[in-house]
Amino acid sequence: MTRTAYDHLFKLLLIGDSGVGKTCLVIRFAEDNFSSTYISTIGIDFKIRTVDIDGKKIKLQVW
Ligand SMILES: Nc1nc2c(ncn2[C@@H]2O[C@H](COP(=O)(O)OP(=O)(O)OP(=O)(O)O)[C@@H](O)[C@H]2O)c(=O)[nH]1
Ligand SMILES: [Mg+2]
Repeated sequence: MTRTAYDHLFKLLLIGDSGVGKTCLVIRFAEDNFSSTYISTIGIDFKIRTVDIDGKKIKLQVW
């Protein structure tokens, strides 16, 4: 029997103009961190956070 660490997996993709704060939003959400240094994202990157909703484990991949 296989067991997974989550009930659902969702992928969220943030799209917007350069420098509007997409990377900062993802880092705040996943790591509760903030840096005022601006390093423009080349390509794409994602972070993971698992949240509990109604007793279900929801794994979020935020790009
Ligand atoms: N004061 C303040 N600065 C912010 C906030 N969010 C982002 N910034 C600053 O805005 C700049 C750009 O933020 P990023 O999150 O890197 O922007 P981005 O949308 O990922 O930009 P690209 O990767 O180039 O598309 C950085 O210098 C951040 O520190 C905020 O809520 N408050
Ligand atoms: Mg970025």
